[in-house]
Amino acid sequence: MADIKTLSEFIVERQSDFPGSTGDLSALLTAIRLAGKIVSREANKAGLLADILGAAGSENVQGEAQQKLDVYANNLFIRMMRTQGTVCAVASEENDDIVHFDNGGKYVVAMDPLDGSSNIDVNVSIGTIFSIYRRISTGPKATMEDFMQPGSAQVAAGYIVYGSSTMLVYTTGHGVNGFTLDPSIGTFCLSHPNITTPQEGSIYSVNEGNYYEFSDGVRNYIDDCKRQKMSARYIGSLVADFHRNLLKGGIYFYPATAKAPKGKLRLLYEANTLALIVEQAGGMATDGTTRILDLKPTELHQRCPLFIGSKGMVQKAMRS
Ligand code: AHM
Ligand code: MG
Repeated sequence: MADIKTLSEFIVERQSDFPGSTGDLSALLTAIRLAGKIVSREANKAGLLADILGAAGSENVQGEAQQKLDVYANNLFIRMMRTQGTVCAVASEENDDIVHFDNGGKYVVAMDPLDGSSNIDVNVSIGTIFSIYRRISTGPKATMEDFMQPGSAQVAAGYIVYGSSTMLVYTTGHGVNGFTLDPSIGTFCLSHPNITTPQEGSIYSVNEGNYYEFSDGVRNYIDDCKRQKMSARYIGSLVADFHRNLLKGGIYFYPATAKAPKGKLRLLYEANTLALIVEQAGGMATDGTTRILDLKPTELHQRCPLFIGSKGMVQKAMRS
């Protein structure tokens, strides 16, 4: 029988990648792992439970507050990180402002607790995206400065995809590894060691409903994908689309549109996170002209166009 390595064993083993490590990052990843397992459990029974599908803010017959899964996931990840103690502040897609823990923790986290949430109610893959940064401010509280670091400063980045199985994929800047949740034992096991993405692929993922809103260059690139007889695959959950293309080779893009001149996706907890992962796997991520990881954020919920995936395809899209 092949050796089985659990995520917790792997995290401890990799602590030596960081000489002088205190174990704080390992503990933080452990908290994220646990929250991911709980969200996975809830996502799996979402169709059975009205409180997961109900509108946030409403009450069920017992008079309990009903929560949507994205609100549930947000509260859960924040609670886990607050309890864990090495994170002093979180920026979440679900919160307008920074959430402070006032605990002197040395990390800050940017996250989208439940990405692709429009897919929850229809039983389609969704995900969690997280980026971990070292805090750089020195006052009693974290500041905007801590979150305005370029993506290249990420200490770790990862996502959890709640799909036909639940997988956690992450990097600390030393390659990318993927772990599949074995629900029978409740443990993430290393299933995809040292993920590398193909340099070329044959899948393009874009919401073509926006075709007439894209620039001529983007339209030319899409036309070229069709001429090349590439496969169009678009789930509408960034994590799921990205994950498939990472493993199989392909490009995901969400360009600027006439309506959304900065694109739709968020720099801090969508583009940056996946950009670090894709680069660590040998791929590429740009906003059309600039490497995503070099962009200097100016706002917490900043949007940016995103072209991400196999290097050859992203380069070609940039030339179009
Ligand atoms: P969300 O964070 O509110 O879920 O929005 C992000 C999602 C991505 O997961 C997905 O790739 C994209 O929005 C889909 O947008 P569209 O429906 O415009 O194609
Ligand atoms: Mg999102």
